[in-house]
Amino acid sequence: MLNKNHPRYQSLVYRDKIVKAHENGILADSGMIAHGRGETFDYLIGEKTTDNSQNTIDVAACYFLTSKNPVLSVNGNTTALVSEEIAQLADLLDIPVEINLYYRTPERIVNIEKVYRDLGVKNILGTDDDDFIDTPDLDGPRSPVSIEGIKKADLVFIPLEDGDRAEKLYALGKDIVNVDLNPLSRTAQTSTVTIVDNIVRVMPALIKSVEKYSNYDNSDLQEKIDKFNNKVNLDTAIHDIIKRFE
Ligand code: PTJ
Repeated sequence: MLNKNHPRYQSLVYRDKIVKAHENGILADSGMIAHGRGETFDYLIGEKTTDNSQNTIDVAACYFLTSKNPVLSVNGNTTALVSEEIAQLADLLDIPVEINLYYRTPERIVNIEKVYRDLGVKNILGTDDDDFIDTPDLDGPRSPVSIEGIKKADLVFIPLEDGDRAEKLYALGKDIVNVDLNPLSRTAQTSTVTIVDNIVRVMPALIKSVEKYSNYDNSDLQEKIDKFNNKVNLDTAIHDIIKRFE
């Protein structure tokens, strides 16, 4: 039904994925609102990966490659848009995918688990069969995390997420890699590495970057990490938006 000549064809394709994921019991009702907020910021940043976000993606790849137990935490929106790439990255790094939902229901967990199972992901955590432990000082359905997954992890990837979980996980000494088109969000502001870009562009670029940096020495990866400052990254992301309208 989508017209390929429409000037916003790509955006319509992603909207269609979001609507289908809602119909299939994967996306939370609020996931539609979250997607709209993302689209607004994507307009502002110019719907492209800036040099600054490419560098941040490379830094995130270095973190993945130097961490002992990274985990990919997924929600409804991430699953709706980039489940295939999440499965590819999990396979490439041989790491778990942990389902962690704000609007958690047994039905959504089963539906999301099936998506990753069908894509061949071997280690899926966070389902109702898992053993959980609460994240200290965090209330709500995001608090319980898998003992074998996020509890053990030294690096947690939390794309498209609301609220204060990043802060609480960071306080436990974990590194947090976040993807958020809004550089001002609380999660963006409290993560170790915030990729201010659309998840649909980030995931293929992140996979490429992990492939590229897997050939580098650990000392080179560490050097790239040490040169990075998330506050400077976020300031640059905001300035990149302002520069577009000067
Ligand atoms: O699936 P659940 O139950 O865990 O719920 C997930 C949502 C996303 C509904 C929940 O976490 C939520 O309400 O999140 P927020 O507070 O709307 O935050 C989501 C963030 O993701 C916002 O800052 C958006 O700008 C950002 N965002 C939305 N779409 C994209 C995005 N960032 C990158 N790429 C996108 N495509």
